[in-house]
Amino acid sequence: MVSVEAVTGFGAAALHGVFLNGQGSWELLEQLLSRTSLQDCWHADLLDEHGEVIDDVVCLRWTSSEEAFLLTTHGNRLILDRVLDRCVALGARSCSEKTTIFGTGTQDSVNRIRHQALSELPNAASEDVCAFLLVQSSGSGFAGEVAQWQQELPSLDRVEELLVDASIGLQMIDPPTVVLTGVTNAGKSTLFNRLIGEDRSIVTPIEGTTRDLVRAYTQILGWPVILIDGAGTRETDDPVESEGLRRLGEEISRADLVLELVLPGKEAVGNNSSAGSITVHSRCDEWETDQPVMTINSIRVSAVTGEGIPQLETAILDLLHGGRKFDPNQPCPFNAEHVIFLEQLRSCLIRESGAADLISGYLEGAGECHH
Ligand SMILES: Nc1nc2c(ncn2[C@@H]2O[C@H](COP(=O)(O)OP(=O)(O)OP(=O)(O)O)[C@@H](O)[C@H]2O)c(=O)[nH]1
Ligand SMILES: [Mg+2]
Repeated sequence: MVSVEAVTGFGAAALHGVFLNGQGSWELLEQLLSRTSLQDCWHADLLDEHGEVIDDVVCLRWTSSEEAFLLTTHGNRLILDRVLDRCVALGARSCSEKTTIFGTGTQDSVNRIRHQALSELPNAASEDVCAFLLVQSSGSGFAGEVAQWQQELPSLDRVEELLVDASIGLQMIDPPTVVLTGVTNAGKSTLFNRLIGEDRSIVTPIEGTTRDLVRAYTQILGWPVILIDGAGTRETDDPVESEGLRRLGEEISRADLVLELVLPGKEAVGNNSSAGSITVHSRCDEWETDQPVMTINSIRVSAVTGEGIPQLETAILDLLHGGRKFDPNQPCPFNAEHVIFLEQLRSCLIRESGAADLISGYLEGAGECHH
C-alpha cells in the first residue's frame, strides 16, 4: 500500500514536501509524473487525470528505501491539496499532515523522528544542515537507530554518548549565538563582515561607529551560527551609545561564545558571560611582532588580509562543540523532545526496568493515518 503525506506545514516555505512511501510507489509515480528516472533526483511535470500539468516538481529517491520518494511541489496550499488528491485518486492512502513544528496535529508513530527531521528542512540554515536532517530521518540516522532499539535495547553507554552529541544536534536547528565585543575601533564590524561574507555592518575609522546590534544568521564551515556585532566598549555620556552597550551586554550574558577583540599590546578585559570566550588579537597586519602565540582561546587575526581567519573559525566550532569531533552522518538527536526521551531512557537502563515500554511508547505516540 502506498501512503502519501505532506511533510511541510502550510505557509512554512515556498515549497512543499510530499512523501510517497510503500510498495507500489514507483508504479504510482509512473502515472503521476510526465517522466520517471533511475537517477536519485529528477525533474518532471506532475499531471492530472487528463494529462494536464498541475505543477513541476523535483522527485528525490529516498536513500533508505527503494519505494520511498520525496516530491517537492510549489508552496501554494491549493497545489498541495491537488497533488495529494491526485495521489489518492491513483490509489495512495493519505496520511495526516505532520505538524511537529507548526502547532498541534497527529504524529505518525513509528516515523515520528523522520517527520521531525523532514519538517525542519524548510528552516535549514545551510546545505550541511539539510544533509544532516536527511541522514537523521533515514535508517542510518537517529530515526533508524531508535527504531532498532525495539528489537535490541541500547547500552547505557550508547544513550549517554547520544546525550552528549545532542548539544551539537540541537545547535543544527537552534543555532548558537556568538557575540563580538571589544573597545571601539578594535575591528569588530570588519571581522563580523568577513565572517558572514557580506558588507553588513558599517565600518569607519571613527570610534563609536556601531551602536545598534547587528545580527546575522550565518554559517561557519557549514555549521549554523547567529553572529552579533555591537557597540565598542568605552566610557561614554552619549545616551544612544550607552543604550547600545547595554543591549550588547544583554546579548553577551546569554551568548554561547564571546569573541573579545583586543588591539596590539592590550589585554583582554573579560566580560560577564558564563560562556566560553576567545581573545582575538585583531588588526594583526598592523603589528610588528609575531606575538602572541596562538592557542584555541587566543588568536591573531587580520580581518583585512584574512590571516588567522581559518584558525578562528576552527576555534569557534571547537569551543561550541565542546572539543568533540562530530560526524553529522552518524545518528544524532536534534530536538529537546529527543533529549527528554534519552534522559528517561537512561534512568530506565540504570534501574534496569521499563526501557522497552518507554521506547515503544515513544515510537507509538498517537499517530494514525486516515483514508
Ligand atoms: N589594517 C587593518 N585595519 C582594520 C582591520 N580591522 C579593522 N580595521 C580598520 O579599523 C577601523 C575600525 O574598524 P571597525 O571594524 O569599524 O571597528 P569596530 O570595532 O567595529 O569599531 P566601533 O564600531 O567603533 O566599535 C576601520 O578603519 C577599519 O578599516 C584589520 O584587520 N586590519
Ligand atoms: Mg563597529
